[in-house]
Amino acid sequence: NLDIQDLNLTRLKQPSIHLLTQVQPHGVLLVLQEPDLTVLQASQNTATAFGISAAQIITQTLDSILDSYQVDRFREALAADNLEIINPTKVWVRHKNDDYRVFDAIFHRSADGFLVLELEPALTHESIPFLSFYHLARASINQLEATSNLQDFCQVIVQEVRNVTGFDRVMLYKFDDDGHGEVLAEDKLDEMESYLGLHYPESDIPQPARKMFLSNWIRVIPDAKAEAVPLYPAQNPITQQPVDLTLSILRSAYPCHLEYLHNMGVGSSLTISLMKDQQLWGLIACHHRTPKYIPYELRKACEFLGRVIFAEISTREEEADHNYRLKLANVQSALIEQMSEDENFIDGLVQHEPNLLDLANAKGAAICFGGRWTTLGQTPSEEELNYLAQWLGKTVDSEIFYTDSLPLIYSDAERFKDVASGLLAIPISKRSYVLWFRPEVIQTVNWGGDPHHAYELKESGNDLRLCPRKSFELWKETVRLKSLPWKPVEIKATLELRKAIVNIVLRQAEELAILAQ
Ligand code: BLA
Repeated sequence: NLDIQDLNLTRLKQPSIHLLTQVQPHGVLLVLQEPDLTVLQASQNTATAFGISAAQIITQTLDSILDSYQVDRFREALAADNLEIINPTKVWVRHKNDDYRVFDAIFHRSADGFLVLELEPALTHESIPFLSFYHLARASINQLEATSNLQDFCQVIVQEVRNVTGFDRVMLYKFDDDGHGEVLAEDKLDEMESYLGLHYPESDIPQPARKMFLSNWIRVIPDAKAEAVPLYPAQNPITQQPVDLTLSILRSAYPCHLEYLHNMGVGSSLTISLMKDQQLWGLIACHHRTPKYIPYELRKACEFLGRVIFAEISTREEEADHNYRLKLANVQSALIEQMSEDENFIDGLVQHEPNLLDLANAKGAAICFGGRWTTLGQTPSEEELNYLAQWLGKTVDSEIFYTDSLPLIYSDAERFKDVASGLLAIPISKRSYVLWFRPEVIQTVNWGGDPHHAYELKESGNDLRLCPRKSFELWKETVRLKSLPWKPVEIKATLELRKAIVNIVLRQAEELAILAQ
């Protein structure tokens, strides 16, 4: 299985996704030169949309297709750098045989400095006016406030997004620390199979795609089967390079992803990014089995849900963390007090309530000090502990070491996996340690398709092509030799305990030295 992150997509004779020079055919994309708004490049569907070919439009100004009065208004707003007030503008474009078509005109400036105008068919009868937007926000906020836990909260979000958009399936997808993701909440048509709780490998959404979500919060593919239209000319005539379409809404999707959607039975999709601390926390993924157009206003409403209301998820996550952190802080101060009151600091850690185990939610703990072991709860035997301490001495030279899969890096640990598949260790001095243990927890991870065959590399002609898996059927993986992971708050609490122990040990050593004088 090759590593998709290392794989330079250009090596596969496919350009980077943000530099694709094709657009989705439902709208028209024009690259313009400011200030006169001369068309530099146009998508080759202008003939169908306006009855003028792309070759005829380039080198003319926008006035050749749109009402000059509107174009002047655009010029003013652009000169004042005020895109917000013109996005979106309804424009009436005269078609060849004297009928008019209504489009939503949406402008942005590309990362490489060009003005891009995208014209999307305005679905006047379906577009959501401010009122629905308001209802959406009010209903969601009321319901969201009523939920007490994160799970219910996510559930309300997916239901609300589905209510206003009418997608067949809406999922809330969260990325894990290792990059793969899990469906946390889902709302869907009854007859569709459920993806709730399924995990998906990291390669399904490669890093370049994730990177684009950082600047472009929303992604629509209204018709996954529609044939992309090239820009004319493909390269920007000024830079002789493809224009950066990261912020474009019409940019055609990467072929591999379209195949992915097709294999999943998805006809159209809308994806909203969920950000936390400037990082992609997760996505709201909407699927429809048939093509579906989502007008600008509705996209903005969804983006609003993603941005503003998601902030609440972060707060709730932090609250849960905060309560646990407070609890650990209490345990920590109790331990420190006990250590300084008892004659021997070790007694302070193991003889009372709370004890060492409570500081890291561990099932076992062991302290090695002055060549002797003191244990608490379920631990490996003393002989096994000695070998483990030797191994730690050789491998660890930091203030803390932790793993939730000790047997994978220290094979002898397989023998005592039932007590110590997870290890958290703080070295106090060269041969002194405090260790916490957690038992193996056998977990079943449900994957949407076999993650070991998430994709394959196929030859087509002289080129290599990436192909997504065909089957997304439930694939159960049994994860062994792993404990529950150590939480950042637990790691922090044990590090602080380390500081306290080092101080107390130093002080007691000094007192002994004075006594000996
Ligand atoms: C994009 N892949 C995506 C996106 C999602 C997924 C949500 C972003 C949506 C979008 O850009 O439209 C994956 N969709 C999922 C998952 C679920 C879902 C996991 O509904 C779970 C239920 N994909 C592959 C392989 C490649 C690949 C092998 O499987 C190889 C390069 C690429 N995925 C890929 C690319 C994009 C993508 C390039 C960005 C598409 C684009 O914006 O052009």
